[in-house]
Amino acid sequence: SPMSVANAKHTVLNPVIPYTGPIPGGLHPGEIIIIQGTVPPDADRFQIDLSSGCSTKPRSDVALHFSARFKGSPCVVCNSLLQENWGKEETLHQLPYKRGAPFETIVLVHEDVFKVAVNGTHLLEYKHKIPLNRVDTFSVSGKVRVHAVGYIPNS
Ligand code: 9QG
Repeated sequence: SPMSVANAKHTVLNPVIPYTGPIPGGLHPGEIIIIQGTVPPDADRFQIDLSSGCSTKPRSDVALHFSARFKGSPCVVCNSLLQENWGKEETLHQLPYKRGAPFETIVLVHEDVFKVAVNGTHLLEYKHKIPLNRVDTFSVSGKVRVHAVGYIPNS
């Protein structure tokens, strides 16, 4: 991809995991979030979440929960959390991450969907369940190391 963290307007370096922080200016169509990291050798799962606020009690709505799972049959599960309830899981029975390996994940924001690419290859689309204008918080948790998170604005 021609977009790299070098293009980012805001960058978060080596955040302590679990990490939660604001998405600068909120999320708009055309914007991109880049996550560069490494999967530890013992990873069972990690997740990237785009949420509406950062409340833990009650738990904030999650617009995109992107869960990479290494145990059993490897997969990526996407879902949304609305009023503390998970919706219907959208599971891709494919996992482009490898334990012990570095990765780059890109979330592209479109009007109707998020598109996620890993290591330069499109992986999945996820239709919005929560209006984009409510999404303002980025989190990463689970067994993962993150080297950089970059936010690339749309203009
Ligand atoms: O397991 O699945 C996604 O549908 C749940 C997990 C939950 C999500 C959810 O327990 O775990 O992945 O944020 C969470 O609670 C994550 C870490 C049916």
